[in-house]
Amino acid sequence: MINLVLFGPPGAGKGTQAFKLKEKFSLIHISTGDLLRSEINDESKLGMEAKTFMDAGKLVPDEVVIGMIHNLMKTNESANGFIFDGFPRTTVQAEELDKMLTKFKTEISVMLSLEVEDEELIRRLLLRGKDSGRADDKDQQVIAARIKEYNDKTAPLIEYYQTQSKHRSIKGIGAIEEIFNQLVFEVDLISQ
Ligand code: B4P
Repeated sequence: MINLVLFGPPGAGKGTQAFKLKEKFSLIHISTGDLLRSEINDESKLGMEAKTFMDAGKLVPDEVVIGMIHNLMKTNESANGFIFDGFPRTTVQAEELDKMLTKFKTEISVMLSLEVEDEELIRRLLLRGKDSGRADDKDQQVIAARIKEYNDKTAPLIEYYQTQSKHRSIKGIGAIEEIFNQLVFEVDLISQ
């Protein structure tokens, strides 16, 4: 099984690259952002709770996100592997993910971390906000709050995966295809 964590600040290109990696390696793509947006569209109780946090640029509480991942993994037990996009985002989430994978008798293969400077993140998200309809992409203050959440709560996961010798840093600026080739190179290395 190949289990990838696609990591990076908001707007680093996780969603963009996850879609391509999923096709290339026949993995199940799990994006917590997409799952939460789908709950919001359905106007579910979970979605309405998550929306308050997302609109403010805050992370959704761990238990909400972990519950969603647990349900999805249970329904995909025979998968070739998973690509986790935007998850884990806190140390609690990373520890829970490790526990869940142990139950499946597998583990994270590698954590691919896309590195992009703040100015470029802000530029990309505001650009996407013009036609995405995503409230969290339209407001510069909300974008700043998301970047702050990333620095405070998510960036420490780099050390978490470094300790397990699973962290790989990839430059996330440049042509989408070039960045994709770098990611594929790293995945090929671990699957040899
Ligand atoms: P996500 O949906 O994960 O959104 P994101 O991090 O903002 O975007 P992503 O990183 O996927 O965007 P991409 O780079 O692909 O999360 C949204 C919110 O949900 C969070 O703020 C949080 O509230 C909540 N949430 C999600 N997961 C959670 C969790 N685990 N725990 C708690 N809360 C959680 O794309 C950005 C733009 O850049 C696109 O327009 C793209 O076209 C462009 N782009 C990509 N690559 C490019 C390149 N190389 N050059 C130029 N542009 C590029």
